[in-house]
Amino acid sequence: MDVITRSKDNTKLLIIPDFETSAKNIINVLKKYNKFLILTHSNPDGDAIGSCLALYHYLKQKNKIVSFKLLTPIPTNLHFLNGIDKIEIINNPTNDEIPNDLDVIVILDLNDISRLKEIQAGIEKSSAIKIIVDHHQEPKNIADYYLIDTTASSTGEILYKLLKIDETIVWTPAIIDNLYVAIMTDTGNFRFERTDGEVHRIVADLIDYGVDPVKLYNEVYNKIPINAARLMGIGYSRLESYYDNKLVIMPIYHKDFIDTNTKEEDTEGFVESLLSIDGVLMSILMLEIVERNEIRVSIRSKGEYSARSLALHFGGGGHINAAGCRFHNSDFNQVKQKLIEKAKNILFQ
Ligand SMILES: [Mn+2]
Repeated sequence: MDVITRSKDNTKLLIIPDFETSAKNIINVLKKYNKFLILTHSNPDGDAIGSCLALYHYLKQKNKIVSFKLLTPIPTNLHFLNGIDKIEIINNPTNDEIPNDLDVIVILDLNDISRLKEIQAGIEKSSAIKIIVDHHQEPKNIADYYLIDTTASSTGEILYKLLKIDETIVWTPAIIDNLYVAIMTDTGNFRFERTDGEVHRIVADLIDYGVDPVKLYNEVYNKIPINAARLMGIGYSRLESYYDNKLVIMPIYHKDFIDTNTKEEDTEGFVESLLSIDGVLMSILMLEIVERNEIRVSIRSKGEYSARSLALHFGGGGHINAAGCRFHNSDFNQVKQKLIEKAKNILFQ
């Protein structure tokens, strides 16, 4: 059955064929064409990078020409992933980053290319076939093919189901390790909601194909650089709590990065760690990024308390329990006050 969903700007109804039909159509496109570009969201997480690299290795296995471009750096704990050296990080992105001889652009873990604003026009103008594989809500009407399951734990889970349709696929370590890391990270190591039997069955398959879960867990979670741990310590020493500890905010300033010789990607995992504090329903990490004149805000929450609503209110986005937004040319404390005020509506709705 076709899935009918309203596009994000509410102007168009998107009619997306059912999952199985979409998946078959997309595999045919992947097999048929030759020159591919893979894209994902900025500040990529394990699901974004793992899914893109798994797809990269699959396409290389099919002897395709593939590039994978990112607009922002890769978190340090993902640098071990197979294929990380193939990613092109674009420092000053322009619309020229989209080559004009592409056959297909595949966008993973992202359904709204306005989040890639520097290259949005380039993507829209490109005559390449556009495919979106994602598990976020409200896809924008920009692609030719969609593979979307908003109930899926991760893009990695969806991509596994897609690639499985190709009976000739060889499940190489490069593909399975990346898929496993995508699913492991987006489920918070199999703890978050949506970690259902299906997720465990997929992961069981991946382990049968040769994934070493202990090794991958150690690589992703037990490799915090000592300087990042010191930065986290500074953040914890400054932790602010509101509304009976239902909300906690960790502010990190430019000076803290200098003092500890760290970068923004060293804050990976900070905001999630705050949810393990007793009574916390929502956690916020605020980063002062002077290079971009930006305050970057990451939000996590539990249960029905929506991190996404808070982020959306300030022009950001994400999932119900994991979201983010950015402020430019803004005062740190004023932004914090706005977040505290708005969070109140969500925590006491
Ligand atoms: Mn994801």
